[in-house]
Amino acid sequence: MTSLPQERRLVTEIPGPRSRELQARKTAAVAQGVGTTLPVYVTAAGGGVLVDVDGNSLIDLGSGIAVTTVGNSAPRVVEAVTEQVAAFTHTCFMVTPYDGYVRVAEELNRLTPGEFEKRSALFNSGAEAVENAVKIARAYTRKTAVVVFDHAYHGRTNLTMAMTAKNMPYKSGFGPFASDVYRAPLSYPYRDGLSGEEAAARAIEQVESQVGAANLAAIVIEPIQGEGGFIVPAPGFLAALAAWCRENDVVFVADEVQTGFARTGAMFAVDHENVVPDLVVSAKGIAGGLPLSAVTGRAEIMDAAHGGGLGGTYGGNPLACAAALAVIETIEADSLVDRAAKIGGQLTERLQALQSRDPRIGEVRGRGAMVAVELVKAGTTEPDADLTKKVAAAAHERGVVVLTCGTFGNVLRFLPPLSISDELLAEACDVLDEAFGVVA
Ligand code: PLZ
Repeated sequence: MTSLPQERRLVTEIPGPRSRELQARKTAAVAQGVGTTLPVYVTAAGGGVLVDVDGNSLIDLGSGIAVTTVGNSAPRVVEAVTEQVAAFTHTCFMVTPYDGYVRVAEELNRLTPGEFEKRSALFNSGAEAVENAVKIARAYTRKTAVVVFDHAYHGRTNLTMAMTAKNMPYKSGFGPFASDVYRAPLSYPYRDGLSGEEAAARAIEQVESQVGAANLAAIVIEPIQGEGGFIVPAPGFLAALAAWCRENDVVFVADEVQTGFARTGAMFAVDHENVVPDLVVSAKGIAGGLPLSAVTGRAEIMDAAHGGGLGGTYGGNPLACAAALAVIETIEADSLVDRAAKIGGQLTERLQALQSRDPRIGEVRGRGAMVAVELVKAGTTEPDADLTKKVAAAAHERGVVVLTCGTFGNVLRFLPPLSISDELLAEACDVLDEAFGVVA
């Protein structure tokens, strides 16, 4: 366990004077396009807290956007990376390889759904892995079109900007975008009232009439949408899409960048519905904060890309691989899949109690330790982004790090590290209660 006291402790206003000083330097030195949710500058983190330069200790309900699932500086990760950094830091796997990369591939092949022969390839970021999943699907099918969904988020590189739905801040002014990317309607139960089967039929009909299976290489979907608003599709939606893909020689790609690696109370979110994708994209929680991402899937699809066609200087860097192996060991040894489900139960119960008293909470949703509330004008389903901003700010002021998301900017999301204690989580929920109370 971390040696940091597991407490919320505020010794200055948030952000404090040292953080404000650093933020002024940031403004002068860092491109303004790189935003900051909460400008407290961190010096240490672990368990369920972040400690800042002013000595404040904040409760972390964000995990650096679903990355530090096993906790910040988790002991096994620290040990493994320390050992690796002293041995060697880089050779480039494409030049002179090392076993850490192979072991991570073996572990991914074991952990991802599907009882068939698999292969993996490692990259640096979520976006890079998504791009590679598309490359691989195109090489395998010899087709080019890609279908993504309303509210989707897949990254900020050129191809993934085209795949991402939301204009501001992700796309505006950054085009032209990659071609042959098409958007289909999602299942969004709170807003469309459709069953999973109905929503899938609607999406498939649109894909067939506007794209055509004969041109379609891949459908790429987040099993639970992350940035788009923690939208959990109606049961059966994913399975119907996967079945249609199988019948039509289309590669079904699950973007599990945000949902994967124990986050949702399953190793991968598709496991909840027994959906087996052809390719799974992993990142974020895979390596405890070291940059690593992966594409894993059916051997015949993964091996379709010619030798030398996939790679990159840093992909599967030895430090990141050492971290990933330690993350996997931690998830299994500490039963973190179960822990995510328990955290989800505790959070959901508190948020539902709050919802029963506050008509501005339209819906409480999510799975495991990936939970959100969608905020609306009381008595309607009209999104309330302003309220969302204010509640988040009130939580921040009180020392709880929460994130917002959603196409309409009206979703408060909670992604605690699975190393958070029940007590700290309960205290964070008390603060959220208070935050809703003070924002009239
Ligand atoms: N796919 C499902 O959630 C990253 C983005 C934060 P990278 N989400 C956080 C921001 O504003 O940039 C994400 C995701 C899903 C792909 C990605 C992209 O992963 O590692 O940020 O490239």
